[in-house]
Amino acid sequence: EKIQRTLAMVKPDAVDRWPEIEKIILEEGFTIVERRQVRLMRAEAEEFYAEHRDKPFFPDLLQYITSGDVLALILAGEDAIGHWRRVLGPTRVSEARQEAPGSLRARFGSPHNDSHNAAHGSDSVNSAHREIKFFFPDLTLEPVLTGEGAKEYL
Ligand code: DAT
Ligand code: MG
Repeated sequence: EKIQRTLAMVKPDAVDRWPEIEKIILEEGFTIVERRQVRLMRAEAEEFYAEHRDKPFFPDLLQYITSGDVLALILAGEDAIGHWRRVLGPTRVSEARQEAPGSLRARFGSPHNDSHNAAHGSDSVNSAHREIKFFFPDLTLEPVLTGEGAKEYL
């Protein structure tokens, strides 16, 4: 009913687990619309995570996310934004392991660092729009139909 697109990002530690992660994405019923492997420059990472710029963990987050290539993905499907967040599980790896052991963050996140949590997902329609534009600035996407028959330019 409510078809959306979301931006998923496989973080540096988990990029070599891509075959397993891709399998989960497809089994969950997502369509992989686009995929791009990229190493973020520091300034790009600052822009992507701008909402966290005043958090104490921001320097570590920038260090981590620029430490190697990431895989940026556009995923499409029913309720894709919420669905992908549920597949990810809780932000902190230790919490994911406790509360959602089958989740992607539980399975592929680092046992040594709670914030090395394997993957990212947009948290709203607005952030999905912004994050898709961030990684795929040249892409023109057709509007998706929402449940009400309205068009969302995601
Ligand atoms: P999410 O990625 O689940 O949307 P977020 O937007 O709050 O979580 O934070 C973005 C990333 O920053 C998160 O994936 C890992 C890192 N992070 C969040 N909270 C943290 C904390 N308290 N300590 C260290 N890193 C943290
Ligand atoms: Mg977030």
